[in-house]
Amino acid sequence: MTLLTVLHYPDPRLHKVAKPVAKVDERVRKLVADMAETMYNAPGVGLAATQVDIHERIIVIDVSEDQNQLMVFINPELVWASTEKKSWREGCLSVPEFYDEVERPDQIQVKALDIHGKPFELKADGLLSVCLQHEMDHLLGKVFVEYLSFLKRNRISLKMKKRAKELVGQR
Ligand code: GNR
Ligand code: NI
Repeated sequence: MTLLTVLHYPDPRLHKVAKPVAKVDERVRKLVADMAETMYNAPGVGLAATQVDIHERIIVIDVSEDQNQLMVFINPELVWASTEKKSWREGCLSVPEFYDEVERPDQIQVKALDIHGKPFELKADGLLSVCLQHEMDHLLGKVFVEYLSFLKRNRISLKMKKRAKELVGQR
């Protein structure tokens, strides 16, 4: 397995729109395994292919306490979203050390393909619902900070650019 490099905001590649996977084959399963390893290593509760510069509709999620219940969503599609909204303090591996409240539909229903290419549907609430919506946004080129005010987003951009510069200086 291979650890993949996670892109950091404001990298323009985070705004590319992912294409559907044409065929769930060994190549895709290898990618899923590498994405899972990268997510667990971070550690994070989810990872979208966009974050590792692969622009295909693939998501891995594990919201279990012991991080031993991997969920894989290939070509995920939103089937339904509740009108009831909920606010959650979100973070992102592409925006390390920044957390802020985002309001999203409380419950959702999603359909996707599993690692064998078999379709399934799933209803989600709580952290799984938040995480799925956060990851599906990534596949559309959207990072959670885009829900924040212009002021907050600018502050985050500046801090991230400063941090990237410091990292280069350390090499
Ligand atoms: O690890 C993560 N935690 C998290 C917490 C609240 C809402 C969303 C997330 S997803 C994030 C991993 C990540 O960046 N996925 O894209
Ligand atoms: Ni994220």
